[in-house]
Amino acid sequence: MAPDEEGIDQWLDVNQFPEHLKKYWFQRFKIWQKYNEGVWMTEDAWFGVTPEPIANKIAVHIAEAASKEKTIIIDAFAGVGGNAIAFARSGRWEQVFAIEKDPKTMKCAKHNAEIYGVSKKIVFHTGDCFDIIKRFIGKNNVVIFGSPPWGGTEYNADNVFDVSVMQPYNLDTLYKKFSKLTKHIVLYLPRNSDLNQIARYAPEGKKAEVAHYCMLGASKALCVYFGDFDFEGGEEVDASAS
Ligand code: MGP
Repeated sequence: MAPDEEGIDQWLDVNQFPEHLKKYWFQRFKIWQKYNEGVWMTEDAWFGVTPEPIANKIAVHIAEAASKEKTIIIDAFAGVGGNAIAFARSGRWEQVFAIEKDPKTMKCAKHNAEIYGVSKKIVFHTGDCFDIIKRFIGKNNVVIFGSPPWGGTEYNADNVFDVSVMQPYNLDTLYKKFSKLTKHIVLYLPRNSDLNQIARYAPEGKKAEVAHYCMLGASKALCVYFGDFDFEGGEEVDASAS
């Protein structure tokens, strides 16, 4: 089904891609294996979505490392659905919530979840994630996953990315707002994020785990795991190899 709204795209030809997004044409099947089944995208989603093999790998890691009592996962910045779809497909969660502020982006997420056969396994909320997560306060079975905007594509202009100036929400804001609901928080951040800054948010006497997620041998991003995630040591992961 073709999108019927401006700002939602289903490009099937390289010539349809704006010049600044052309590199993503060549990555489209890495980003969505089912791209040709009619995936919908917004322009920003091309650089913001988590590529499918990485989303799947993150879903496996969270599923395995979270304690069994955790039965709800909230994708706080669901975008066009990459991570929420992977969480739903994992079958690990009693409930998967996908929160997205932008209605067009949310429309894409719902449509893409249908393509992947999991639209009924995800509860979608359009709105501000910091407001919506307040509904879950009091529940102790929640994990929050956040793949926030990084302030555009210039995050790798410097060798080390300063997470205190990340826009529109810096690490401090994300951590403080999410930790009012749960201390089990996974954040998907630039691969060059300042690990010293991140380490300051590890709970007293504990470490935060960080995993790099790679495709074709190169890190695309990292996830930081705050809270009780049980990993057998750190690892560097090549999602494309699995
Ligand atoms: P990229 O900027 O396309 O870099 O992002 P890449 O492919 O390594 O290209 P190179 O030319 O720098 O080598 C790589 C991945 O980072 C994307 O696939 C997204 O998963 C993630 N990503 C990039 N941005 C700008 C964002 C963002 O703003 N938010 C989130 N959550 N993820 C992003």
